[in-house]
Amino acid sequence: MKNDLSEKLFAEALLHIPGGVNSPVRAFRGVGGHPFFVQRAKGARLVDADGNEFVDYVCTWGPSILGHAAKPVVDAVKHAADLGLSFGTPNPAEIKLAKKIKEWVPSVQKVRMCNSGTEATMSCLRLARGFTKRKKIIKFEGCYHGHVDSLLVAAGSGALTLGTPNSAGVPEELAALTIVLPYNDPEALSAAFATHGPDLAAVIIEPVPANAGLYLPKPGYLEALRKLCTQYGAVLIFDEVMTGFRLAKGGAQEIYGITPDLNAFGKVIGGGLPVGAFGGRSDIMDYLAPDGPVYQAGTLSGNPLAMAAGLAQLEELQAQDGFRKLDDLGRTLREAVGDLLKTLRRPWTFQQIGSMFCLYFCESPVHNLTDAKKADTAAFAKFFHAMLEEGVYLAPSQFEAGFLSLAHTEVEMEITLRAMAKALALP
Ligand code: KE4
Repeated sequence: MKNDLSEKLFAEALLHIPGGVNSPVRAFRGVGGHPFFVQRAKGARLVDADGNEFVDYVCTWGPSILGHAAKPVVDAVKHAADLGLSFGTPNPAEIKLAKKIKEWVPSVQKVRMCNSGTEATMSCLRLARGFTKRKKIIKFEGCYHGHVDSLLVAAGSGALTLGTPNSAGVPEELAALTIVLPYNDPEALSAAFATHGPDLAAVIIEPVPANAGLYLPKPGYLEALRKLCTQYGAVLIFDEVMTGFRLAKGGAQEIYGITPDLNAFGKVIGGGLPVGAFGGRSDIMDYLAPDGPVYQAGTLSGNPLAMAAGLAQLEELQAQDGFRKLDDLGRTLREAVGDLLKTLRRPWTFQQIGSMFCLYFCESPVHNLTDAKKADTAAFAKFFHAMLEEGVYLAPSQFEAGFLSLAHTEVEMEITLRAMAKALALP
């Protein structure tokens, strides 16, 4: 694969940008080699600076659920742009998107827009601490909630990929307020609540963890968590930045039938533009400035272009009966890949829910970070590059999830299976 121009661009990027990237996981440190530079994207395809075309299973880490540059979204942004790029005042589109989020996710009684998933989770934490007047929080090892100081403790995604799950620069006094538990371990949960319950402001969890690959909550686990939070008055925060508006209209909470107290959203609701949102119980949300004592703000929060993109994407998802189609796509991929993998002499585990998936190179099913870390990351790196050579772009780390979009058709499936057959046949 020709990559002269991407190599040239990367060399130049290294002169100006730390690691040559604006987000660490893009640097290919988890798989080796150098990242390619994308020139354009359409549907399920990316085209890089050297003209190589790839079937894209990263989907810009989730947002392009309709496929890249979906016409309804692009048209909505173009229309909004002609009316002004940012007002710094309320605009009608903010109300429309807020109402749509409330309509789709019943646990959201009030919602505030922000500019990233990180801002959304950070704001949920501050709100929970302000509301409960408590300091301690619980998170789960391997879960990633953006680069929030209190949550860069045993974090997943890029932090895990780089082996820095506990980031430098986070004061130990702050990290000490974050209790980290293993996921899918109800005993550890009960013990932590028995010890810290009265001091707990919040528990933040990815209901379906997708930042150490992808694994699912064991039956009853989320219910046990909900019950303990209610019993001790801790705010239950569902981080649905990845799963929200993707796994179902109402996100993972609709699938598992759990009502959190607060939610963090992002990705899909921005249609590819920078958007985050957080919302939930109005008695908690009303603690936010300007009404309440918990401060939170953002110059570009509710930006008219981002609102237009998010609204257009959600409306198109609904119009296309998108969630059913995405579930069908995920099932088809799992069945097709499963048949292929059965011929493989190397241990593997393919895990999938809806349009999210992960191929682990390890024997046993993955239920938590400890299991995920048994995966053979060297084998994954080899597989990643072999697939890239065949024109298929997977997430550049064993500890990330893959995504499908409504633009992934039989053609992409055919290309992917052919590529996998070749990649998996390599010694
Ligand atoms: P952002 O600040 O990157 O918009 O969202 C942070 C975030 C919060 N919560 C969950 C569950 C997330 O998955 C994320 C971000 N996801 C990563 C992919 N694993 C973004 C990719 C990156 O960091 O470049």
